[in-house]
Amino acid sequence: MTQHRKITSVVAGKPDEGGRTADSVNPSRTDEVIAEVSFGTADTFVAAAEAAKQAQPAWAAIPAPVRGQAIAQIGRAVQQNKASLARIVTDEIGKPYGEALGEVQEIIDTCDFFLGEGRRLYGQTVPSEMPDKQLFTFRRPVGVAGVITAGNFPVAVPSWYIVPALLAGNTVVWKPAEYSPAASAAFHDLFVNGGGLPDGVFNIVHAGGPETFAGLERSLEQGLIDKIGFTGSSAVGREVGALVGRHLQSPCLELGGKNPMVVTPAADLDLAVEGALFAGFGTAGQRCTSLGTVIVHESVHAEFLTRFNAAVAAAAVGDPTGEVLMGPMMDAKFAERYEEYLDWIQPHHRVQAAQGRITADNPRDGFVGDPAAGLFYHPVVVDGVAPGDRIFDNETFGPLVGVTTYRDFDQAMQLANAPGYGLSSAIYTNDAREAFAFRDRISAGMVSVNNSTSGAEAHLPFGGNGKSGNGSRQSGIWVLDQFTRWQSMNWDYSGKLQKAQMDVAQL
Ligand code: UN1
Repeated sequence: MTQHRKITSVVAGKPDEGGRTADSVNPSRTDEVIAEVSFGTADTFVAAAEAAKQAQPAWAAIPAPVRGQAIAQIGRAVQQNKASLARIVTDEIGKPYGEALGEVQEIIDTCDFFLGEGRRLYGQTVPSEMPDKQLFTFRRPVGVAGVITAGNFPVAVPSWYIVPALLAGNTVVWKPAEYSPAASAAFHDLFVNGGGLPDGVFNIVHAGGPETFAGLERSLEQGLIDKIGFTGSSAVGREVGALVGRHLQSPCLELGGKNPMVVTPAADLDLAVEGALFAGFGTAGQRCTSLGTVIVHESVHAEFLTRFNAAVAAAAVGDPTGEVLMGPMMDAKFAERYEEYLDWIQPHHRVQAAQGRITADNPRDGFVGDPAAGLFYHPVVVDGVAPGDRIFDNETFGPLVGVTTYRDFDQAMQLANAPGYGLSSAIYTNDAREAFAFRDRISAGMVSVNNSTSGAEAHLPFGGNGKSGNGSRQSGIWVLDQFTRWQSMNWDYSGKLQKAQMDVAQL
Protein backbone atom coordinates (compact mmCIF):
# COMPACT_ATOMS: atom_id res chain seq x y z
CA MET A 1 0.00 0.00 0.00
CA THR A 2 1.37 3.39 -0.93
CA GLN A 3 1.04 6.03 1.71
CA HIS A 4 0.65 9.38 0.02
CA ARG A 5 2.31 12.51 1.20
CA LYS A 6 0.60 14.60 -1.46
CA ILE A 7 -3.03 13.79 -1.98
CA THR A 8 -5.29 14.82 -4.84
CA SER A 9 -8.71 13.91 -6.10
CA VAL A 10 -8.73 11.07 -8.64
CA VAL A 11 -11.18 11.43 -11.53
CA ALA A 12 -11.39 8.79 -14.26
CA GLY A 13 -8.16 7.28 -12.98
CA LYS A 14 -6.20 10.56 -13.18
CA PRO A 15 -5.05 12.89 -10.42
CA ASP A 16 -6.89 16.21 -10.37
CA GLU A 17 -4.81 19.01 -8.91
CA GLY A 18 -7.81 21.09 -7.85
CA GLY A 19 -7.55 24.38 -5.97
CA ARG A 20 -6.47 25.22 -2.41
CA THR A 21 -4.18 22.94 -0.42
CA ALA A 22 -4.20 22.07 3.27
CA ASP A 23 -2.30 19.90 5.72
CA SER A 24 -3.74 16.86 7.45
CA VAL A 25 -2.27 16.83 10.95
CA ASN A 26 -1.96 14.19 13.63
CA PRO A 27 -4.37 15.15 16.46
CA SER A 28 -2.05 13.49 19.01
CA ARG A 29 0.83 15.74 17.91
CA THR A 30 -0.62 18.65 16.02
CA ASP A 31 2.80 19.73 14.73
CA GLU A 32 3.10 16.47 12.77
CA VAL A 33 1.81 16.76 9.22
CA ILE A 34 0.47 13.43 7.91
CA ALA A 35 -0.13 14.58 4.35
CA GLU A 36 -0.77 17.58 2.17
CA VAL A 37 -4.09 17.51 0.36
CA SER A 38 -5.20 19.58 -2.58
CA PHE A 39 -8.93 20.15 -2.46
CA GLY A 40 -11.03 19.99 -5.59
CA THR A 41 -13.61 22.53 -6.70
CA ALA A 42 -17.25 22.17 -7.77
CA ASP A 43 -15.87 21.47 -11.26
CA THR A 44 -13.89 18.53 -9.89
CA PHE A 45 -17.06 17.06 -8.42
CA VAL A 46 -18.96 17.48 -11.70
CA ALA A 47 -16.07 15.97 -13.69
CA ALA A 48 -16.05 12.98 -11.34
CA ALA A 49 -19.81 12.54 -11.75
CA GLU A 50 -19.40 12.71 -15.56
CA ALA A 51 -16.63 10.10 -15.45
CA ALA A 52 -18.74 7.84 -13.27
CA LYS A 53 -21.75 8.25 -15.55
CA GLN A 54 -19.69 7.33 -18.56
CA ALA A 55 -18.14 4.29 -16.91
CA GLN A 56 -21.39 2.93 -15.49
CA PRO A 57 -22.96 0.97 -18.39
CA ALA A 58 -19.79 -1.08 -19.00
CA TRP A 59 -19.42 -1.78 -15.26
CA ALA A 60 -23.07 -2.85 -15.01
CA ALA A 61 -22.60 -5.13 -18.04
CA ILE A 62 -20.00 -7.20 -16.17
CA PRO A 63 -21.82 -10.22 -14.70
CA ALA A 64 -22.62 -9.70 -11.02
CA PRO A 65 -20.64 -12.81 -9.93
CA VAL A 66 -17.57 -11.32 -11.62
CA ARG A 67 -18.12 -8.00 -9.82
CA GLY A 68 -18.35 -10.14 -6.69
CA GLN A 69 -14.86 -11.46 -7.47
CA ALA A 70 -13.57 -7.90 -7.64
CA ILE A 71 -15.07 -7.32 -4.17
CA ALA A 72 -13.34 -10.53 -2.96
CA GLN A 73 -10.00 -9.22 -4.24
CA ILE A 74 -10.57 -5.88 -2.55
CA GLY A 75 -11.23 -7.72 0.72
CA ARG A 76 -7.97 -9.63 0.34
CA ALA A 77 -6.01 -6.45 -0.43
CA VAL A 78 -7.43 -4.79 2.68
CA GLN A 79 -6.61 -7.88 4.75
CA GLN A 80 -3.00 -7.82 3.54
CA ASN A 81 -2.70 -4.14 4.43
CA LYS A 82 -4.74 -4.25 7.62
CA ALA A 83 -2.04 -3.07 10.01
CA SER A 84 -0.77 -0.24 7.82
CA LEU A 85 -4.25 1.10 7.02
CA ALA A 86 -5.18 0.97 10.72
CA ARG A 87 -2.00 2.85 11.56
CA ILE A 88 -2.90 5.64 9.13
CA VAL A 89 -6.33 5.89 10.79
CA THR A 90 -4.68 6.13 14.22
CA ASP A 91 -2.20 8.75 13.09
CA GLU A 92 -4.71 10.84 11.20
CA ILE A 93 -7.76 10.91 13.50
CA GLY A 94 -6.33 9.65 16.81
CA LYS A 95 -8.46 6.51 17.01
CA PRO A 96 -6.81 4.01 19.39
CA TYR A 97 -4.95 1.43 17.31
CA GLY A 98 -7.01 -1.51 18.61
CA GLU A 99 -10.21 0.24 17.55
CA ALA A 100 -8.64 1.16 14.21
CA LEU A 101 -7.85 -2.51 13.55
CA GLY A 102 -11.51 -3.27 14.29
CA GLU A 103 -12.54 -0.56 11.87
CA VAL A 104 -10.43 -2.06 9.06
CA GLN A 105 -11.85 -5.50 9.91
CA GLU A 106 -15.30 -4.03 9.25
CA ILE A 107 -14.30 -3.37 5.62
CA ILE A 108 -13.15 -6.98 5.29
CA ASP A 109 -16.41 -8.24 6.83
CA THR A 110 -18.40 -6.08 4.43
CA CYS A 111 -16.46 -7.46 1.45
CA ASP A 112 -16.94 -11.01 2.77
CA PHE A 113 -20.67 -10.46 2.92
CA PHE A 114 -21.08 -8.89 -0.50
CA LEU A 115 -18.73 -11.04 -2.55
CA GLY A 116 -21.33 -13.81 -2.26
CA GLU A 117 -24.17 -11.43 -3.02
CA GLY A 118 -22.70 -11.19 -6.53
CA ARG A 119 -23.95 -14.76 -7.03
CA ARG A 120 -27.37 -13.95 -5.60
CA LEU A 121 -28.82 -10.48 -6.26
CA TYR A 122 -32.08 -12.37 -6.37
CA GLY A 123 -35.23 -11.26 -8.11
CA GLN A 124 -38.54 -13.12 -7.92
CA THR A 125 -40.89 -15.04 -10.16
CA VAL A 126 -44.45 -14.05 -9.27
CA PRO A 127 -47.73 -15.67 -10.34
CA SER A 128 -49.99 -13.67 -12.65
CA GLU A 129 -53.75 -13.18 -12.26
CA MET A 130 -54.05 -14.46 -15.83
CA PRO A 131 -53.29 -17.80 -17.45
CA ASP A 132 -50.26 -18.19 -19.71
CA LYS A 133 -48.57 -15.16 -18.28
CA GLN A 134 -45.59 -14.90 -15.93
CA LEU A 135 -44.38 -12.02 -13.78
CA PHE A 136 -40.78 -11.33 -12.68
CA THR A 137 -38.85 -8.80 -10.63
CA PHE A 138 -35.24 -7.70 -11.16
CA ARG A 139 -32.83 -5.55 -9.16
CA ARG A 140 -31.25 -2.88 -11.34
CA PRO A 141 -28.37 -0.60 -10.34
CA VAL A 142 -29.41 3.01 -9.66
CA GLY A 143 -26.55 4.39 -11.82
CA VAL A 144 -24.06 6.73 -10.17
CA ALA A 145 -23.84 6.75 -6.39
CA GLY A 146 -22.49 9.86 -4.66
CA VAL A 147 -21.07 8.94 -1.26
CA ILE A 148 -20.30 11.64 1.32
CA THR A 149 -18.82 10.42 4.59
CA ALA A 150 -17.52 11.59 7.97
CA GLY A 151 -14.02 11.17 9.36
CA ASN A 152 -14.79 9.35 12.63
CA PHE A 153 -15.00 6.09 10.68
CA PRO A 154 -12.88 7.17 7.73
CA VAL A 155 -12.69 3.72 6.13
CA ALA A 156 -15.34 1.36 7.60
CA VAL A 157 -18.44 3.48 7.04
CA PRO A 158 -17.47 4.39 3.43
CA SER A 159 -17.19 0.66 2.70
CA TRP A 160 -20.79 0.20 3.86
CA TYR A 161 -21.87 2.30 0.88
CA ILE A 162 -19.15 1.72 -1.69
CA VAL A 163 -18.95 -2.08 -1.54
CA PRO A 164 -22.68 -2.75 -2.13
CA ALA A 165 -22.92 0.12 -4.64
CA LEU A 166 -20.12 -1.35 -6.78
CA LEU A 167 -21.36 -4.90 -6.38
CA ALA A 168 -24.81 -3.91 -7.62
CA GLY A 169 -23.37 -2.37 -10.81
CA ASN A 170 -23.17 1.29 -9.83
CA THR A 171 -20.20 3.56 -10.23
CA VAL A 172 -19.15 5.88 -7.42
CA VAL A 173 -18.10 9.44 -6.63
CA TRP A 174 -16.78 9.58 -3.07
CA LYS A 175 -16.29 12.79 -1.09
CA PRO A 176 -14.56 11.80 2.16
CA ALA A 177 -14.18 14.04 5.21
CA GLU A 178 -11.76 16.93 4.84
CA TYR A 179 -9.77 15.88 7.91
CA SER A 180 -9.09 12.26 6.93
CA PRO A 181 -7.59 12.54 3.42
CA ALA A 182 -4.68 10.15 4.03
CA ALA A 183 -6.92 7.32 5.25
CA SER A 184 -9.35 7.86 2.39
CA ALA A 185 -6.57 8.03 -0.24
CA ALA A 186 -5.15 4.73 1.06
CA PHE A 187 -8.65 3.17 0.98
CA HIS A 188 -9.22 4.39 -2.58
CA ASP A 189 -5.90 2.92 -3.73
CA LEU A 190 -6.65 -0.45 -2.15
CA PHE A 191 -10.06 -0.58 -3.81
CA VAL A 192 -8.96 0.51 -7.28
CA ASN A 193 -5.75 -1.54 -7.42
CA GLY A 194 -6.96 -4.48 -5.32
CA GLY A 195 -10.20 -4.85 -7.29
CA GLY A 196 -8.70 -3.95 -10.67
CA LEU A 197 -11.47 -1.38 -11.11
CA PRO A 198 -11.62 0.29 -14.55
CA ASP A 199 -11.05 4.06 -14.72
CA GLY A 200 -14.10 6.09 -13.75
CA VAL A 201 -15.74 3.29 -11.74
CA PHE A 202 -14.59 4.68 -8.38
CA ASN A 203 -13.66 8.37 -8.25
CA ILE A 204 -12.56 10.28 -5.17
CA VAL A 205 -13.06 14.02 -4.71
CA HIS A 206 -11.38 15.77 -1.79
CA ALA A 207 -13.40 18.92 -1.23
CA GLY A 208 -14.90 21.21 1.37
CA GLY A 209 -18.61 21.58 2.09
CA PRO A 210 -19.47 24.56 -0.17
CA GLU A 211 -17.65 23.08 -3.20
CA THR A 212 -19.35 19.75 -2.62
CA PHE A 213 -22.82 21.27 -2.41
CA ALA A 214 -22.23 23.37 -5.52
CA GLY A 215 -20.82 20.39 -7.45
CA LEU A 216 -23.59 18.12 -6.26
CA GLU A 217 -26.29 20.57 -7.25
CA ARG A 218 -24.88 20.93 -10.76
CA SER A 219 -24.45 17.17 -11.07
CA LEU A 220 -28.06 16.60 -10.02
CA GLU A 221 -29.28 19.21 -12.49
CA GLN A 222 -27.38 17.44 -15.25
CA GLY A 223 -28.69 14.01 -14.26
CA LEU A 224 -25.22 12.73 -13.36
CA ILE A 225 -25.93 11.50 -9.81
CA ASP A 226 -28.68 9.00 -9.10
CA LYS A 227 -28.35 8.30 -5.40
CA ILE A 228 -26.67 9.98 -2.45
CA GLY A 229 -25.39 8.13 0.59
CA PHE A 230 -24.50 10.54 3.39
CA THR A 231 -23.08 9.97 6.87
CA GLY A 232 -22.62 13.06 9.02
CA SER A 233 -24.39 15.49 11.33
CA SER A 234 -28.16 15.86 11.45
CA ALA A 235 -27.79 19.54 10.46
CA VAL A 236 -25.85 18.84 7.25
CA GLY A 237 -28.02 15.78 6.58
CA ARG A 238 -31.06 18.07 6.49
CA GLU A 239 -29.39 20.22 3.82
CA VAL A 240 -28.35 17.20 1.78
CA GLY A 241 -31.88 15.78 2.07
CA ALA A 242 -33.44 19.08 0.94
CA LEU A 243 -31.12 19.43 -2.06
CA VAL A 244 -31.47 15.84 -3.19
CA GLY A 245 -35.23 15.87 -2.52
CA ARG A 246 -35.66 18.81 -4.92
CA HIS A 247 -34.39 16.44 -7.59
CA LEU A 248 -36.94 13.80 -6.58
CA GLN A 249 -34.38 11.49 -5.07
CA SER A 250 -34.42 9.94 -1.63
CA PRO A 251 -30.95 9.81 -0.09
CA CYS A 252 -29.58 7.23 2.31
CA LEU A 253 -28.98 9.37 5.42
CA GLU A 254 -27.06 8.16 8.45
CA LEU A 255 -26.95 11.06 10.91
CA GLY A 256 -26.32 11.83 14.56
CA GLY A 257 -27.47 10.06 17.68
CA LYS A 258 -28.24 10.80 21.30
CA ASN A 259 -28.15 7.21 22.31
CA PRO A 260 -29.68 6.26 25.66
CA MET A 261 -28.72 3.44 28.00
CA VAL A 262 -31.34 2.36 30.53
CA VAL A 263 -30.01 0.62 33.64
CA THR A 264 -32.73 -1.14 35.60
CA PRO A 265 -32.70 -2.59 39.13
CA ALA A 266 -32.35 -6.01 37.46
CA ALA A 267 -29.04 -5.06 35.79
CA ASP A 268 -25.59 -6.44 36.39
CA LEU A 269 -24.12 -3.08 37.44
CA ASP A 270 -20.49 -3.92 36.69
CA LEU A 271 -21.43 -4.99 33.19
CA ALA A 272 -23.43 -1.78 32.76
CA VAL A 273 -20.45 0.31 33.89
CA GLU A 274 -18.16 -1.48 31.46
CA GLY A 275 -20.64 -0.93 28.64
CA ALA A 276 -21.11 2.74 29.51
CA LEU A 277 -17.36 3.30 29.65
CA PHE A 278 -16.75 1.93 26.16
CA ALA A 279 -19.91 3.39 24.62
CA GLY A 280 -19.33 6.81 26.16
CA PHE A 281 -15.61 7.27 25.71
CA GLY A 282 -14.48 4.87 22.97
CA THR A 283 -13.44 6.98 19.93
CA ALA A 284 -13.50 9.88 22.45
CA GLY A 285 -17.30 9.85 22.23
CA GLN A 286 -17.18 10.66 18.53
CA ARG A 287 -19.26 7.81 17.16
CA CYS A 288 -22.79 8.37 15.95
CA THR A 289 -23.56 5.40 18.19
CA SER A 290 -21.75 6.82 21.25
CA LEU A 291 -23.62 6.80 24.53
CA GLY A 292 -25.43 10.07 25.27
CA THR A 293 -27.31 9.58 28.54
CA VAL A 294 -27.48 6.83 31.14
CA ILE A 295 -31.03 6.58 32.49
CA VAL A 296 -30.64 4.66 35.72
CA HIS A 297 -33.30 3.53 38.18
CA GLU A 298 -33.25 5.69 41.30
CA SER A 299 -32.72 2.64 43.56
CA VAL A 300 -29.35 1.83 41.90
CA HIS A 301 -28.35 5.36 40.86
CA ALA A 302 -25.90 6.08 43.69
CA GLU A 303 -24.15 2.75 43.33
CA PHE A 304 -23.95 2.97 39.55
CA LEU A 305 -22.57 6.49 39.70
CA THR A 306 -19.89 5.59 42.24
CA ARG A 307 -18.69 2.66 40.17
CA PHE A 308 -18.93 4.56 36.87
CA ASN A 309 -16.98 7.56 38.19
CA ALA A 310 -14.30 5.21 39.54
CA ALA A 311 -14.02 3.43 36.18
CA VAL A 312 -13.79 6.75 34.31
CA ALA A 313 -11.12 8.02 36.69
CA ALA A 314 -9.06 4.84 36.18
CA ALA A 315 -9.44 4.72 32.39
CA ALA A 316 -6.28 5.10 30.31
CA VAL A 317 -6.27 8.25 28.19
CA GLY A 318 -3.48 9.35 25.89
CA ASP A 319 -1.33 8.23 22.97
CA PRO A 320 -3.65 6.19 20.71
CA THR A 321 -0.83 3.99 19.44
CA GLY A 322 -0.80 2.46 22.95
CA GLU A 323 -3.39 0.55 24.97
CA VAL A 324 -5.78 3.36 25.84
CA LEU A 325 -9.52 3.69 26.15
CA MET A 326 -9.42 7.09 24.57
CA GLY A 327 -7.03 9.09 22.40
CA PRO A 328 -7.40 12.72 21.32
CA MET A 329 -10.40 14.26 19.62
CA MET A 330 -9.99 13.87 15.89
CA ASP A 331 -9.90 17.45 14.68
CA ALA A 332 -9.81 21.01 16.05
CA LYS A 333 -13.23 21.70 14.51
CA PHE A 334 -14.84 19.02 16.68
CA ALA A 335 -12.87 20.01 19.77
CA GLU A 336 -14.11 23.60 19.43
CA ARG A 337 -17.75 22.57 19.07
CA TYR A 338 -17.43 20.21 22.00
CA GLU A 339 -15.93 22.98 24.15
CA GLU A 340 -19.08 25.02 23.64
CA TYR A 341 -21.00 22.27 25.42
CA LEU A 342 -18.39 22.18 28.18
CA ASP A 343 -18.74 25.96 28.64
CA TRP A 344 -22.49 25.49 28.99
CA ILE A 345 -22.03 22.90 31.75
CA GLN A 346 -20.13 25.24 34.10
CA PRO A 347 -23.01 27.43 35.27
CA HIS A 348 -25.60 24.65 34.99
CA HIS A 349 -24.05 21.57 36.56
CA ARG A 350 -21.51 20.77 39.22
CA VAL A 351 -18.96 18.29 37.88
CA GLN A 352 -16.67 16.89 40.55
CA ALA A 353 -13.87 15.54 38.34
CA ALA A 354 -11.61 17.56 36.06
CA GLN A 355 -12.96 18.42 32.66
CA GLY A 356 -11.94 20.18 29.47
CA ARG A 357 -8.62 19.93 27.70
CA ILE A 358 -5.84 17.95 29.39
CA THR A 359 -2.89 20.30 29.94
CA ALA A 360 -0.06 20.73 32.43
CA ASP A 361 -2.41 22.96 34.47
CA ASN A 362 -5.33 20.56 34.11
CA PRO A 363 -3.52 17.20 34.30
CA ARG A 364 -4.80 13.68 34.40
CA ASP A 365 -3.32 10.83 36.40
CA GLY A 366 -1.77 8.12 34.27
CA PHE A 367 -1.94 10.15 31.07
CA VAL A 368 0.41 8.80 28.39
CA GLY A 369 1.86 11.12 25.77
CA ASP A 370 2.35 14.84 25.52
CA PRO A 371 -0.81 16.67 26.61
CA ALA A 372 0.39 20.04 25.34
CA ALA A 373 0.87 18.68 21.81
CA GLY A 374 -2.50 17.04 21.20
CA LEU A 375 -6.29 17.49 21.36
CA PHE A 376 -6.69 15.43 24.53
CA TYR A 377 -9.72 15.88 26.79
CA HIS A 378 -10.81 14.58 30.15
CA PRO A 379 -13.65 12.07 30.01
CA VAL A 380 -16.58 13.73 31.81
CA VAL A 381 -19.67 12.38 33.57
CA VAL A 382 -22.44 14.88 34.31
CA ASP A 383 -25.04 13.70 36.80
CA GLY A 384 -28.51 15.20 36.95
CA VAL A 385 -29.15 16.05 33.30
CA ALA A 386 -32.76 16.53 32.22
CA PRO A 387 -34.85 17.32 29.13
CA GLY A 388 -34.34 20.96 28.20
CA ASP A 389 -30.62 20.82 29.04
CA ARG A 390 -28.40 21.40 26.05
CA ILE A 391 -26.36 18.34 26.89
CA PHE A 392 -29.44 16.14 27.34
CA ASP A 393 -31.15 17.21 24.13
CA ASN A 394 -28.20 17.30 21.72
CA GLU A 395 -25.47 15.05 20.41
CA THR A 396 -22.27 16.49 21.96
CA PHE A 397 -19.87 14.35 19.87
CA GLY A 398 -17.21 14.36 22.56
CA PRO A 399 -16.17 12.45 25.71
CA LEU A 400 -19.19 13.44 27.80
CA VAL A 401 -21.86 11.19 29.30
CA GLY A 402 -24.95 12.48 31.09
CA VAL A 403 -26.71 10.57 33.87
CA THR A 404 -30.31 10.88 34.98
CA THR A 405 -32.70 8.79 37.06
CA TYR A 406 -36.14 7.27 36.57
CA ARG A 407 -38.82 6.04 38.92
CA ASP A 408 -40.96 3.77 36.71
CA PHE A 409 -40.49 2.17 33.32
CA ASP A 410 -42.83 4.60 31.54
CA GLN A 411 -40.65 7.47 32.68
CA ALA A 412 -37.51 5.64 31.54
CA MET A 413 -38.99 5.23 28.06
CA GLN A 414 -40.09 8.86 27.94
CA LEU A 415 -36.57 10.01 28.81
CA ALA A 416 -34.98 7.56 26.37
CA ASN A 417 -37.05 8.84 23.45
CA ALA A 418 -37.14 12.52 24.49
CA PRO A 419 -34.22 13.94 22.43
CA GLY A 420 -35.93 12.90 19.18
CA TYR A 421 -33.01 11.02 17.69
CA GLY A 422 -33.37 7.29 17.12
CA LEU A 423 -30.15 5.59 16.14
CA SER A 424 -28.84 3.23 18.79
CA SER A 425 -29.95 2.36 22.32
CA ALA A 426 -29.21 -0.07 25.13
CA ILE A 427 -30.86 -1.58 28.17
CA TYR A 428 -29.05 -3.36 30.97
CA THR A 429 -31.35 -5.83 32.68
CA ASN A 430 -31.62 -9.52 33.42
CA ASP A 431 -35.41 -9.32 33.22
CA ALA A 432 -36.50 -10.50 29.76
CA ARG A 433 -39.84 -8.66 30.03
CA GLU A 434 -38.05 -5.34 30.50
CA ALA A 435 -35.73 -6.07 27.58
CA PHE A 436 -38.57 -6.82 25.19
CA ALA A 437 -40.70 -3.92 26.44
CA PHE A 438 -37.74 -1.62 25.80
CA ARG A 439 -37.28 -3.02 22.29
CA ASP A 440 -40.93 -2.47 21.60
CA ARG A 441 -41.08 1.13 22.79
CA ILE A 442 -37.72 2.65 21.91
CA SER A 443 -37.66 4.82 18.79
CA ALA A 444 -34.16 3.62 17.83
CA GLY A 445 -33.26 1.57 14.79
CA MET A 446 -30.79 -0.45 16.87
CA VAL A 447 -31.24 -1.96 20.32
CA SER A 448 -28.62 -3.62 22.52
CA VAL A 449 -29.48 -5.75 25.53
CA ASN A 450 -26.66 -5.96 28.07
CA ASN A 451 -24.28 -4.52 25.50
CA SER A 452 -22.82 -1.17 24.47
CA THR A 453 -24.71 1.22 22.17
CA SER A 454 -21.80 1.08 19.70
CA GLY A 455 -20.20 -1.84 17.92
CA ALA A 456 -22.67 -2.76 15.21
CA GLU A 457 -21.97 -5.88 13.14
CA ALA A 458 -21.59 -5.55 9.39
CA HIS A 459 -24.48 -7.78 8.36
CA LEU A 460 -27.36 -6.34 10.41
CA PRO A 461 -29.39 -3.33 9.28
CA PHE A 462 -27.73 -0.13 10.50
CA GLY A 463 -29.61 3.14 10.65
CA GLY A 464 -31.93 5.38 12.55
CA ASN A 465 -35.17 7.29 12.75
CA GLY A 466 -36.14 10.84 13.65
CA LYS A 467 -33.16 13.19 13.73
CA SER A 468 -30.86 10.19 13.11
CA GLY A 469 -31.92 9.64 9.53
CA ASN A 470 -34.76 9.13 7.08
CA GLY A 471 -35.37 5.49 7.88
CA SER A 472 -32.90 4.19 5.31
CA ARG A 473 -30.78 1.23 6.39
CA GLN A 474 -27.21 0.27 5.60
CA SER A 475 -25.39 -3.04 5.90
CA GLY A 476 -26.45 -6.58 5.14
CA ILE A 477 -28.89 -7.27 2.32
CA TRP A 478 -31.03 -4.31 3.39
CA VAL A 479 -28.62 -1.77 1.90
CA LEU A 480 -29.23 -3.27 -1.54
CA ASP A 481 -32.58 -1.47 -1.51
CA GLN A 482 -30.55 1.77 -1.47
CA PHE A 483 -28.33 0.93 -4.42
CA THR A 484 -30.73 -1.01 -6.62
CA ARG A 485 -34.20 -0.28 -7.92
CA TRP A 486 -36.81 -2.90 -8.49
CA GLN A 487 -37.94 -3.45 -12.04
CA SER A 488 -40.92 -5.65 -12.82
CA MET A 489 -41.57 -7.54 -16.03
CA ASN A 490 -44.59 -9.43 -17.29
CA TRP A 491 -44.49 -11.92 -20.13
CA ASP A 492 -47.72 -12.99 -21.78
CA TYR A 493 -47.44 -16.15 -23.86
CA SER A 494 -51.22 -16.69 -24.35
CA GLY A 495 -51.12 -15.28 -27.87
CA LYS A 496 -53.97 -12.83 -27.15
CA LEU A 497 -54.36 -9.47 -25.42
CA GLN A 498 -55.22 -10.26 -21.82
CA LYS A 499 -56.16 -7.29 -19.67
CA ALA A 500 -55.29 -7.07 -15.98
CA GLN A 501 -57.87 -6.22 -13.29
CA MET A 502 -60.70 -7.93 -15.22
CA ASP A 503 -63.51 -9.60 -13.33
CA VAL A 504 -62.63 -13.25 -12.73
CA ALA A 505 -65.99 -14.32 -14.25
CA GLN A 506 -64.94 -12.78 -17.55
CA LEU A 507 -61.92 -15.05 -17.92
C1 UN1 B 1 -20.65 5.95 13.00
O1 UN1 B 1 -20.22 6.43 14.03
O2 UN1 B 1 -20.89 6.66 12.00
O3 UN1 B 1 -21.60 0.68 15.68
C2 UN1 B 1 -20.86 4.50 12.75
C3 UN1 B 1 -20.52 1.27 15.67
C4 UN1 B 1 -19.69 1.33 14.43
C5 UN1 B 1 -20.25 2.24 13.43
C6 UN1 B 1 -20.49 3.62 13.89
N1 UN1 B 1 -19.42 0.02 13.94
O4 UN1 B 1 -20.11 1.85 16.62
